Amino acid sequence: MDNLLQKLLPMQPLASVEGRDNDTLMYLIHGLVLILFVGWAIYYVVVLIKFRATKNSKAVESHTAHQISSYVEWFVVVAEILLLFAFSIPFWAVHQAGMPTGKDILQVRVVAQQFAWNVRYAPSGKFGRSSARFLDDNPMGLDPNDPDNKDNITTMNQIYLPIDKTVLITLTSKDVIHSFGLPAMRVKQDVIPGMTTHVWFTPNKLGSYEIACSQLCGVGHYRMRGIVNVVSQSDFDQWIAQNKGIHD
Ligand SMILES: [Cu+2]
Repeated sequence: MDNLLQKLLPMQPLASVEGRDNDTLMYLIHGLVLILFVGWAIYYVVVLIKFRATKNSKAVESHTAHQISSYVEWFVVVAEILLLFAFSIPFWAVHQAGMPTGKDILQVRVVAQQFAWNVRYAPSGKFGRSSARFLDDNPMGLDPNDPDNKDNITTMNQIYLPIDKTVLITLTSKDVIHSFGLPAMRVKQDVIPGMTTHVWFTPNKLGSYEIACSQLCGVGHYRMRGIVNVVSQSDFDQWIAQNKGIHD
């Protein structure tokens, strides 16, 4: 079934656990809209032929006796209520209502700027202080005097994630509003200066996926892209070990 839908309505290959429900909802919405589109198109052609001027030179102003139109309206209303209450709201409750917590999740911080994504890891689990005062020294403004920053890893436009582990990404911006768009994970979130926002997902497919800035943020917007590399846990551990404490 999934393969058939993917053929009929191709989407980016899905690479996260949570994205599946998103795709189900997309297919259902598109299914409803397709039925409406075909129905209206057929109705339009029927009306064009049935009420053509040559056969109907005088307008009939009395109301039609048919009830079909109200049945159709009710069908649409019921379908939309089902989409909202049976699918959208439950999916939201499962995936979006609460941020993931606990030791089992990986935390990554991302600071957007015109026109790049700065990425930060804390292998010890502790992110040291950062401040705008230190932005001249390093792109994420890490406080050099905070010992918790010593093992932090920073990268630009490259995020490494271990497969099958939920990641919580904390986002903020140095300058203007950007948007962290990760289509393969079905994730998109505005990145706002002076505020932190979050996305979370569980990558379940090895590979490299594009981060595309999804908010027009300046002349270089088109080239504000990064890569999420989903790797095995052992490759991830190795990458962390190799890069610990090295700052760009
Ligand atoms: Cu941007």
